[in-house]
Amino acid sequence: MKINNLIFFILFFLSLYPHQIVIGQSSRIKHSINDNWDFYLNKNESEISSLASAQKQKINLPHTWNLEDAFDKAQKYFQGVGLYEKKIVIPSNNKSKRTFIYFEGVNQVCEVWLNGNYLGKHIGGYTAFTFELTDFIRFDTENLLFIKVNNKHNDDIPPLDADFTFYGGIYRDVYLIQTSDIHFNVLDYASSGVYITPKINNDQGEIYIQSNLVNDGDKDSEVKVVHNVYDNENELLKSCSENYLLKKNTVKIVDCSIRKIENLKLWSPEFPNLYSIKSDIYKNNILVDNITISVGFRKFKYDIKSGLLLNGEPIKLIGANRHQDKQGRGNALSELEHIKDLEIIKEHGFNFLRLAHYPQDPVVLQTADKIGLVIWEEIPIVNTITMNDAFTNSCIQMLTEMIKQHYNHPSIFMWGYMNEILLRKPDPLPKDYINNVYKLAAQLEKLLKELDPNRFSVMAQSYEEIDDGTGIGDITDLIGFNLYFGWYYDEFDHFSTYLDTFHSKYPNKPIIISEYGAGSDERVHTIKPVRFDFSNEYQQRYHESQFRQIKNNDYLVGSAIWNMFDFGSNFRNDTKFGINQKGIYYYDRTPKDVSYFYKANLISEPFVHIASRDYEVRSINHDRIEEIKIYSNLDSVSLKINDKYFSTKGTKNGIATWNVQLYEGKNKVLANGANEYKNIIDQFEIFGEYNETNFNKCSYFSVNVGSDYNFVDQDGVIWHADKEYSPGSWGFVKGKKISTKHRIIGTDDDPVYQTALINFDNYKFSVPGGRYMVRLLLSEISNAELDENNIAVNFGSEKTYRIKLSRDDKYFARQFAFETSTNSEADLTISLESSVNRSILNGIQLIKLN
Ligand code: GCB
Repeated sequence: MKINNLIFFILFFLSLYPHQIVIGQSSRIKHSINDNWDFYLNKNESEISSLASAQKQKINLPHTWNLEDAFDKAQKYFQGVGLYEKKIVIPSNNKSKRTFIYFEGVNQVCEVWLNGNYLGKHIGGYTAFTFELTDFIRFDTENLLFIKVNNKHNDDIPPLDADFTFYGGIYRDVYLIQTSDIHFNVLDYASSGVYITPKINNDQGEIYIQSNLVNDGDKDSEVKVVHNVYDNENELLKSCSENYLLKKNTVKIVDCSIRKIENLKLWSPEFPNLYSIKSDIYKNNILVDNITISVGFRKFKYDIKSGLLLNGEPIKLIGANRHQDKQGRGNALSELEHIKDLEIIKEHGFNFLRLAHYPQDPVVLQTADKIGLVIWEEIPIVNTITMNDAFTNSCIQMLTEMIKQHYNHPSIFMWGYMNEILLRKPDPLPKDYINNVYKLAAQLEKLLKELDPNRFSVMAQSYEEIDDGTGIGDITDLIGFNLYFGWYYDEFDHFSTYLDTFHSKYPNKPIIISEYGAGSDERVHTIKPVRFDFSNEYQQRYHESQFRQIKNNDYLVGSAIWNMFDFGSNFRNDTKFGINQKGIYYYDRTPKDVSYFYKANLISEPFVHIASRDYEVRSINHDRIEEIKIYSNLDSVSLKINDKYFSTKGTKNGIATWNVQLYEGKNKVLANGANEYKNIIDQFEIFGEYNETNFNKCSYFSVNVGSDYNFVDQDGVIWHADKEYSPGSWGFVKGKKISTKHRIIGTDDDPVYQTALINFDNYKFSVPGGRYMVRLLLSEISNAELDENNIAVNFGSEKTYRIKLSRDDKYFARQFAFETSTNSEADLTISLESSVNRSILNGIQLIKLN
């Protein structure tokens, strides 16, 4: 066929069939089929064929159906069946090809049909899988792909229970792969079919390659397999090639090795040097299949004296954990979003990433190889197990898939298989439960080492499990410690003493801090940070203290912050519903201040950052001193506020602080630091609002009753931390502060309602005489079991209104606004009289009406 005719032919076919795949002579084709699917959420379990097309939604992949309901306080997110349909057209010039469908990840059970023919079922939401379509394709016409996905809790599939949302859907990319009859196996646990083990021997590279060859044809064939090694400049360095007889309809596993690769450029986080292996299969000298895989040469081991050695040099792994989801996307991120996340991690000077608690998108591993991050990857056996064969088999399958699919990535140093497995034991504890967990761990350990003897095995244990006498922590090469000193328990400083005690008892056991972290909320700020207040200031202190102890420790293999990014966790009730807020970045990937603390300690590019950046409108007091903190990697920094200069200070662990008095109104904060080449400036404007009423300047004043933290709502209104009444000012008279972290229905301002004052005498404001609107915020947030609470609201001696709180009002946000007037001699006094002796108040707002 002449070229013009060929082009015409192709264009003609393309115009007939918009989704069709055109294959040239190239041996393997892989392309995504993400666009234009029909989706239906099958809440009534009906068959999709009986659905009116109006009930289907057009969607593109990646997709999850829990984007909204996972964050909707009023309901649990839907865990059930979602149905997907897509029409594909495959032209008849592909008749000689084998066609496969490759899913990068579907949560969590996926069944696939083509033209009504059942292709199979895959369980597990975090690994890839492939089915072959070939036998059921109708060429040159529409083929119907029908996919049923189910994310319902299933006792046989991990994770059973975990602190993250199990979003349902086809949430990673889907590809068609087309090969010749003879090809590298794509059905070997959805791996590449080629397993490459690079080694270093006396400074020279050696590469061991195992290929999984398939002859799907009906004739025996002579083939030649060639592996070519290229450096990163695409220079061919070495090859190996071998001829084989492939019997029809068989799979053959063959080995090949390449030695003496000179002038090796080793892989490390600092210098992530990669080589490419191009693997080809030839039949009768015609290329019939080819794939390219990146590899890296590195050797690592643990040495009791020097800790972790990478390529002979000691290295401490410092980094973070990552969950794969993001605001506005759920778990369905684009490739670019995954890549950007990894780049953010790397920008902090981190060299380590734990993919908690499951295998992540292929592009995550590719990026880690490329930019240089050491990876801990694990399967999602979290919190509990089911003691049956089906569960064990799921675990075995997941571990096998993870290792086979990601075997070639140089970034992976350790495989994990359990997280805090004995923290939340079933109650009552079944007989033999602990033995069964032990047996499962031992079985997975053995399998892991058979599949990959060259990497570490690891598991993460909580404080409560470590050294608990079960022996489970002894099974893996490394032990991960999830430690939350000063957050869930105990004090910041006990972190080191705890580690030292363990280390002196078990000096041979390599320890890695697999988690440490504290939560924060951009709306919550305080000068009196306390545990669990979710203030940015507490999170900063937490990390400053824990990281100092990590840095000063010389036997730890490394550490990973929990977590790099806030992530979805539907059962959570902190200050933002459905989100685990321990990220050093918010869920939308905005940095939290504390992320600059890590940069100040780990990167060399000079910078200066004024902290508590989220806190633009600040509650200030005439005698109250505000701390201004600067994170910087420069030796010293100076500070200026409006026209006032403060003395230059040296930084310690990347921190310099000043105690200053802020001005009412604008405060132009300017921080300045320099090295010998550069002068660096950071500036930020703080608006100081006195925590006293001043109705000449501002007609409203809001109090976060019962709270020690200030809350800034989405309109920029500051709800001042509470205080006791003093004449001429405002505050409560007697009473008890209570707080909760339960979700509050009917508001987004949970932190205002999550604290309250109970059984107080009264609340007073020394304000000028006049008319006021008084808004009271109420929510029953304690464990008190009250059927009904009738509360009379009194302004001075004036009895105004009765509020009825019933059982249904528990954790529900209620607001009541009253108009009242006062004269200049008397304080505006509010008291609540309760029918059951329980007055409660969560917030007050005064608005001056005249
Ligand atoms: C842990 C768990 C992790 C949780 C974290 C937390 O120890 O391993 O899954 O998300 O604590 O935030 O409580």
